[in-house]
Amino acid sequence: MPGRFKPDLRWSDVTPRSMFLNRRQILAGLGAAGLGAGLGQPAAARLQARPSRYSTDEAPNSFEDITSYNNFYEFGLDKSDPAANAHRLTVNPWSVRIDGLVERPGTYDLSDLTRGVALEERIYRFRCVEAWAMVVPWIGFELGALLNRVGVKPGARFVAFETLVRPDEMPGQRRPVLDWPYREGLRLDEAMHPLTILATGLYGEELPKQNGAPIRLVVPWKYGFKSIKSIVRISLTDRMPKTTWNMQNPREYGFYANVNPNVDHPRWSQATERRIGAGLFAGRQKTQMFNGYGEYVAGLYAGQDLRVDF
Ligand SMILES: Nc1nc2c(c(=O)[nH]1)N[C@H]1C(S)=C(S)[C@@H](COP(=O)(O)O)O[C@H]1N2
Ligand SMILES: [Mo]
Repeated sequence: MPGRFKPDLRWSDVTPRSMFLNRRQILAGLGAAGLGAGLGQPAAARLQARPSRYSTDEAPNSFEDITSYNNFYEFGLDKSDPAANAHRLTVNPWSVRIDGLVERPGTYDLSDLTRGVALEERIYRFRCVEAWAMVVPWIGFELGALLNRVGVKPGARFVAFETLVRPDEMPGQRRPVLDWPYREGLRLDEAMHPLTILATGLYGEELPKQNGAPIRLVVPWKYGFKSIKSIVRISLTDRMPKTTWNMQNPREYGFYANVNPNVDHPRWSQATERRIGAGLFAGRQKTQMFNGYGEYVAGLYAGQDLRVDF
């Protein structure tokens, strides 16, 4: 990996969560030009120097919601299991193997992968196939930038991802609940799309372990199961890769898994969703096509029948 760039941001630079709203207000008044200059808080300003036009202005869920209601079967099946068990996971050192149809394959230390990469905040809607939803202020960078750095070879058409297998630290892996490792995949154009990020943090902090530390995928227009956590392998391939939930139940979970109010899950409707944290009497909200990101991604699926390619 090219090593001549200086990192924009180190974990030690990241501003405490308590300052999050504060910083956003400061920067909202700053404009794009004078970022960070003379603020007396250069590190904080650097993080906020990169807000994104892709961020929603909907209010993010609380840190508490985002870190206590999780799906991460490596740590158990209940929503509270990841928060209870993921503290056992060691995330340092961490390396990611990048292989297959790439110019510069290798096993890269995470710090090499993020060196010189500008981290951005992306406030995205997040929609689980189980019909609950949140808004999450991720910190991360575009997957496409990483793929460009390692060099995608001409024949590549898909990207496959794998999660760590470490049953000593991941109690859920001691049982064959899923066919470990958890696997996911994207078509190359989906992987290169600027909305697709690798997240290394949220709420301006290092990514909590229950959310997929130290690095996880976020694909905001697809059901949450595509957003694979704690990634240790990224492979460029010429074939559609096997993916965990599709292997588990191909009738219920397709490869594409685009959020779609018109294609129901065989066992429940996808027309509406429940916003976590909205309160008991808030009622359900309408599911948006492509989770509201259609203006950016609908073109990727021109000519495809999304009932067939679900
Ligand atoms: N390795 C791994 N990645 C995973 C999962 C999992 O069980 N294991 N669950 C998926 C599902 S179903 C969802 S909804 C999201 C949940 O992400 P969150 O807990 O950060 O909200 O993670 C996805 N990534
Ligand atoms: Mo999910």
